[in-house]
Amino acid sequence: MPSLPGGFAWGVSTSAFQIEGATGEEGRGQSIWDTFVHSHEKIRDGHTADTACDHYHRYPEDIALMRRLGVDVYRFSVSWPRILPAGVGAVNAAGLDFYDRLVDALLAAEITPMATLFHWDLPQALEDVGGWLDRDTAGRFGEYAGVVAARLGDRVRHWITLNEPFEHMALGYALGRHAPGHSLLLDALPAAHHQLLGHGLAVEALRASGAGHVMLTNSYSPAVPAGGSEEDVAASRAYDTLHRGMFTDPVLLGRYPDLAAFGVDGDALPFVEDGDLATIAAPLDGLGVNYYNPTRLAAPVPGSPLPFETTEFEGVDTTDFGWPVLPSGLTRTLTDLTEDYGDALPPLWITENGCSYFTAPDADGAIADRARIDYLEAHVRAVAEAIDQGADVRGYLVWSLLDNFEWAEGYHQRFGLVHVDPESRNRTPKASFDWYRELIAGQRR
Ligand code: IFM
Repeated sequence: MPSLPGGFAWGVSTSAFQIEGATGEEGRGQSIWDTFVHSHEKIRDGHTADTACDHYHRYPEDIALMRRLGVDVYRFSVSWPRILPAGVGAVNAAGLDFYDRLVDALLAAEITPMATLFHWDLPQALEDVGGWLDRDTAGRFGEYAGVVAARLGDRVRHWITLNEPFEHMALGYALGRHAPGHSLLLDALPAAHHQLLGHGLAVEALRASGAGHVMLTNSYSPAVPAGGSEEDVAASRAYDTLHRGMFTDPVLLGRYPDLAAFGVDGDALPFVEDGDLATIAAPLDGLGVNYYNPTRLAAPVPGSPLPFETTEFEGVDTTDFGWPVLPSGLTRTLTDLTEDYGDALPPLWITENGCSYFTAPDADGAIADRARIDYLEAHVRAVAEAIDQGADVRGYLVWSLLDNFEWAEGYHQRFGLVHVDPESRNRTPKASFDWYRELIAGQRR
């Protein structure tokens, strides 16, 4: 394994709704995911996150696991409805107390906390008045950021405003596969802009509280044309514009990309008001990169509302989620960002990378998840390769510490370095946990 630069940070990543449980405890409000899980038949086998990994009660055990792993950084998310049960107004003191305890316990274990403010669990009360389709939600998000920063900002230095705004817009507002379950196709675009505006307002609130290191995390999935035809290449460009440009250009360059392929004038979006782009483009200290796989694109089928069609890679290994294993896509993601955004690009952090494999415990209870080790090893090498090619990458965080609630897939997809028994919630480190521990220790020698 190549050595990464001195000071490179190693970590693990989780999110509140996927691990905390305790959804009805200590004053937490309802989130759109609670509603979605309980009122739609869209979660595989009707799984819920009511208890999830019970991290809300078992966080000391999880921090002990991280300490054993030797990570520098733990990325978690704060549950907005746990802090502001109605999304706005009265603060739930018990919610803030929970994150206060978590942060103190992390610091005592010499682990740097990295707090994400929004990982998809919008308070239901805000969805009831329009959610991210409503411009006011951006302002509410800024206020919530201020509340959290006022309590934790003396100890939390690393902040992430949003997690994967593309996925939240696409799966939640365009395709209806995630909460809040809208199927608006391109009419979902205001949900992109209002999240980004919320990001900018949150940056302002964090800076006002003296926050030192602020990022936004996007998912990146380099676009690969299915063939050499002009149509496939155009489809691939259109996907890149929607997935990468729409969520990176405004943040780093202060403008939306050319959206002509979608029949939309990117310079005259009706929901963009004067001053919004300046707010969105507030300087950042880093850009979070979540990478799992590239996307293969072909020309759209006739009548498609989108200018591309996603297609399967041929002859490529896949994870148990069916996602292609192509580590070179991570190198390309990092080097393309470096080349395409030049001086506007802040340092990069891999805030998520990982894979879903179901490896059952053997007769002795050991979990020999060799496929996960191979995946992670190849992706760490891909990061090293990108650094060699000039990318400024400061950290790598595995998704995820624990097997957890994988949204519409419930507990069927398992991304954890640690197995969590779905009944007892007992934790068992997998072989990949030991591999990662040794990797981190080796990099420090
Ligand atoms: O579990 C998710 C996470 O919430 C966001 N990024 C992708 C992960 C795997 O699907």
